[in-house]
Amino acid sequence: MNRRAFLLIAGGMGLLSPRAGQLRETLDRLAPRPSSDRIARAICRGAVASSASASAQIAQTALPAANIPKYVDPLPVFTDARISAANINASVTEFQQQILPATVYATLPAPFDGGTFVWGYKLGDAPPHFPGFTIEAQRGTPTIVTYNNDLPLAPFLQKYLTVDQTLHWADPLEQMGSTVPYAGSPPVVTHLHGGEVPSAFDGAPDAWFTPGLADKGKGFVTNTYAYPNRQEATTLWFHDHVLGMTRLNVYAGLAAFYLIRDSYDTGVAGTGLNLPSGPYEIELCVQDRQFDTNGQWLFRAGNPAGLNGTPPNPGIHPFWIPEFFGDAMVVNGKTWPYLDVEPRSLSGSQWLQRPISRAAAC
Ligand SMILES: [Cu+2]
Repeated sequence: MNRRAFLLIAGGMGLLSPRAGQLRETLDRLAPRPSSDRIARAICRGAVASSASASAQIAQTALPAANIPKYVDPLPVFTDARISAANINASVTEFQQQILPATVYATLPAPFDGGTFVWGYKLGDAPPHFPGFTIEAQRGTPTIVTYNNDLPLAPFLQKYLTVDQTLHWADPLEQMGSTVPYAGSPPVVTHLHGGEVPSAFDGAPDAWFTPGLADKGKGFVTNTYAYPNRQEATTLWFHDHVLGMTRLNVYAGLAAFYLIRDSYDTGVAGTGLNLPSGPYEIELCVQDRQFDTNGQWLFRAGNPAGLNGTPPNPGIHPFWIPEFFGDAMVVNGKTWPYLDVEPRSLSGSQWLQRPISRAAAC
């Protein structure tokens, strides 16, 4: 779905209308404010509800999403913080982010009390964030992005999101076919989804590279991509694209919006088509996820139970499942955030639904 189509549908459905604000207020009133006690009890109940270990390498207990307090945190927005420089340094890093309400982390031991470990893009001077801050480009003016793999050589998340080496995958250590989880340095490569770009800058699955460019895939040409921005105004997004582990790297958090403006869709009030702009134009990146009782990503990697079942061929692909359904909705890096809107009949929105298995609307 492109942006204009969404605006039309949003207008027709009354989405983002004053009713949305009232609905949020009503929900807010109905949902008691969480206390750390209440959350601690909820987490405890979660531990009883499911004792499955999702990771093959780390003991994990599912945190039922019903136990996560809703509408506690405001929606993170990128308005007035988009990055529009001609040259952008994009660092892929591992860090902790408070995706769940802060009171959840406050009950946890170190290092989990610092937040959920994620991988994300640190763009220019903006802080690292999942999803990354939005890049805003102008049609006809190239944007040069240099991607650096600044992940640790042994990332924390590697044991949570197990790489299945029995798949056709990047395979920096030439272990393909092994049923042993990958323990080498992490490969990344970034693809601008829907972007009309030369193949050298397309972030092909075999154009991956490890930290410090120590290892490179056969398709690697450069880690500096010149996006020409010749297409008409649109909403794009960029994400990790490594062969055989895109699902894991995107689940880890490697995704962000990329807007192209033109003389019609300018992003500036009172110009072009005068589309909603400023605080009335908000990116929404919707993703379904699952958490463990330590507030960390939970993704099936070999054991049955929970929302997602046993790998269909556990003796052949021990850590791979064909689809995934999370029970918690994460928008712009927060679970069930709220958004206060003004009493306007229409507010612009970029819309990215990026689940792994749920029906996508874009
Ligand atoms: Cu894509």
